[in-house]
Amino acid sequence: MLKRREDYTPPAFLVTSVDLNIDIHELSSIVTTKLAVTPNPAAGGAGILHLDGRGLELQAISIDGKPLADTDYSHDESGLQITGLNGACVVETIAECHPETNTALEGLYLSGGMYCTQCEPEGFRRIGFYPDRPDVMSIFTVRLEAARAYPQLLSNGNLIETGHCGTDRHFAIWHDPHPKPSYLFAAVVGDLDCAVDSFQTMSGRKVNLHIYVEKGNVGLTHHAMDSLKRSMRWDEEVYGLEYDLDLFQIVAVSHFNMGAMENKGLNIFNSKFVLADPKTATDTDLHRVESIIAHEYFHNWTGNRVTCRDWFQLTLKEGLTVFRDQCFSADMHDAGLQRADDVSMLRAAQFPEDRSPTAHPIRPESYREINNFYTATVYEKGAEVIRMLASYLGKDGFRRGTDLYFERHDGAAVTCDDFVAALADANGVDLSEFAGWYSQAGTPELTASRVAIDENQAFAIEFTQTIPETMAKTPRLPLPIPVRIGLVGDDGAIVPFRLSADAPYLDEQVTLVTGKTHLQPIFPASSGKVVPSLLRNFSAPVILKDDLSSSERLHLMAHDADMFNRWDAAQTLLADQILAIADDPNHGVDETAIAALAKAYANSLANPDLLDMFKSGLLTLPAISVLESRMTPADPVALFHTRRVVEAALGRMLAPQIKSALTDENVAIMTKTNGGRALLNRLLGLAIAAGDNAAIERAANQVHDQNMTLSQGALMALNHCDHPARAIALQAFHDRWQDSPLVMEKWFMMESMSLVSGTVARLGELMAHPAFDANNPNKLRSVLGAFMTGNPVHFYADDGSGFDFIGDCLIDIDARNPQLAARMALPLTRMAQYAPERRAKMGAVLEKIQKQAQSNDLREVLDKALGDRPSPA
Ligand code: B3K
Ligand code: ZN
Repeated sequence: MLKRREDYTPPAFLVTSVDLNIDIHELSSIVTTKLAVTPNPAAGGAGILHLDGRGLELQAISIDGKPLADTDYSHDESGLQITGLNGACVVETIAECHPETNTALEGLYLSGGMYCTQCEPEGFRRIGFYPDRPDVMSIFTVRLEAARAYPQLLSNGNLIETGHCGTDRHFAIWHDPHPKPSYLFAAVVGDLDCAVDSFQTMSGRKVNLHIYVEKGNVGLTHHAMDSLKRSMRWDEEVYGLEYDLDLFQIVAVSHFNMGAMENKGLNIFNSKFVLADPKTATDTDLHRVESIIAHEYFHNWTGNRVTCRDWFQLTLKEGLTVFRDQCFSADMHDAGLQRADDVSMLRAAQFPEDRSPTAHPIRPESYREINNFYTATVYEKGAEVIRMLASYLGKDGFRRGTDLYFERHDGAAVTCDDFVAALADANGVDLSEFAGWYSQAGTPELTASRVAIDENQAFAIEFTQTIPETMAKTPRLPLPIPVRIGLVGDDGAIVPFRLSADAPYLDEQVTLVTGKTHLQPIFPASSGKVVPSLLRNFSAPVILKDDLSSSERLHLMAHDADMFNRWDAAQTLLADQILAIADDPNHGVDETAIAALAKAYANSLANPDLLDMFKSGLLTLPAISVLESRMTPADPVALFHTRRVVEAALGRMLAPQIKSALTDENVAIMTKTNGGRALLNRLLGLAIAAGDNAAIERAANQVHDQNMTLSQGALMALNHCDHPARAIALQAFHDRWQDSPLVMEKWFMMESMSLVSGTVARLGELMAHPAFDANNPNKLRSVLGAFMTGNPVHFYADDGSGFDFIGDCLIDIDARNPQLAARMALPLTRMAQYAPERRAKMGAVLEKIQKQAQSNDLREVLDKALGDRPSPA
């Protein structure tokens, strides 16, 4: 059934408090929900009480202690409808559910011997009967009972009582004083080890911090614990937000559909994002752990204390919380680089989504399965929209806005409009122009061309915006696009400028493009040639098409004061070279252009003011999905090869620099810092692409390093290279880590991404490997997900074998885990950009899957991809 945003109606009843009892047994669990309900005045008096429930066996139902007659309620696959309630009363239901056979990993399920829950967005209804919608917020008291073989009985809030039931069972009662929607409920029952620490809040309260992990893994929690404490401090310092319970718990589980979940006071994490140290995780992994811990922690205020009125408002909490975690990471590390990483991700994942059949605005207008909307658009583009609002208001103005937001809406379920209204009211400004960013899908294209306006060096930039048509068919009105501008002089120095003849001169300014076209005059403070640096720090989520020449871009790459734009200039120059060859196979490498680029790189490498980490980022080539957007029809196989060709050419031309950087002595220094390790790995990659045997040998040795960044970095550098050293290195890595499930995910990923070995036949072997587990999303993602996104040559193979293989896997996965199947199907649905033969093969596979898809999740995605074609009954 299609749900529409415009159809929102408030709930007929509110739940003032709930007593939940979960009694866990080996063959089923019994869940009692006792709800104190009261008619919702906002809904205009009593109506029908709807209790959601899915796949539950109802055993009893009563009102105020009296069993209900069959005629007083109806029960269908969506739940219970109870009529005839006139005022406040207590509704009690008893239901049976089956965590032991739950492979969908939604609701209550068994993972690696422990019971855990995932309720967001609509998983609670698989546990017990309840109005499972975010605008019903209630005070939860939870009693958990299980065999004593499971010592930990955890839930949200504070532990208020524990005790025994006979000789072999026990219970625990938890009370959460903060009203919350059911999606934030969590319970964990298991036999776990616990890392313990504490944090003193800004008002001097002590918060106990517990991280629960599988037995023997406490040693791998230090980084997560430190990250948590840094996040707690940051939220106090930057937003004035303090943690509000005496206990904060994190539990790591091995079977998890996504990264982590912000349940109140009891975050549940994919173990991959908790268990990490430099031996088993790369520097990038450690960074990711830190940012996910921060993200979930920050939800305590942006999501939990103030939550979403309905699921169309998802970006209210997700866009804002991603923005917050990005700012946290920028503060903890290098801001320019963080921005480059975040924008790379946006361009590689969200821009393609906007061009795809599943395009939607950050606040969708309709859905069939809300799980399909936890997307790069809602999250990452949502964060970009918050970033534009934040930079428009300035640091203090944004803080005034968030302060008012929490003051007005603490303990409530609200909308995106409420958020924007708080920002506007706190600053006495009108933000209504920004509303279009919430309701329109598609990545705006902004062209910028310079026009001369007088002889005194003044010029104007003519901006034109185009909002593309998308499959979401949302309006296409011009959007407010803040463009941050700077000028770089001929000598590389900053040239101040003003935007009108009587305005002050400033080093950097923002112009807000609001209409379809916008002419912005620029008056530089000094005469001489200047290069405009536009959209600095990626001030808006748009595709910028400017009129800079290659030599102007090289100039920005060398001198721009905005580090993001230095990096971005290099990205464009690289993409230009890759596309020139991909578009025309006779073109060959433009030796002059690559030599100029190599010279710029040589200068950057020699620049002591640049961080090694930045140099490594500068030398990273744009992703295939980014390159695809500039090629019609896109050919991912050709792009993969030409990307390699350009990488090889660059490696050859930088050979002298790489050689002198990679002496034993230098390498020993580089291995000591994360920036050094990143640069070392990148230089190895370039040298190996260029066929440098000394680099192959160095990488083959480095695979055995005790530091995972070095070990995996060396493997990645070797991974597409058809040389015996590659297979030997991968085998050695396998043998060393075969008993470590998380590290084996890296091995699976490298095997399936390799140009050399990642064939469909090999995927079959990987899936038969003892470390593979077809019910574990991480394992499926590391074999099949990595293949689809990281191995274009085999996935997009002309004979369609890659599509056929994935299609069969998706049908199989859908029967067990619909949410995962729908997400993993997305690359197959992005076929419109490819040539007809390839598109036809992808379409045929989608039709085959459509015939067998069982879930609403997968069907929604397929129906969108296959457009108007009739869907089989
Ligand atoms: N809020 C969860 C995501 C839940 C996804 C459900 N399919 C994690 C997060 O964004 O923090
Ligand atoms: Zn989130």
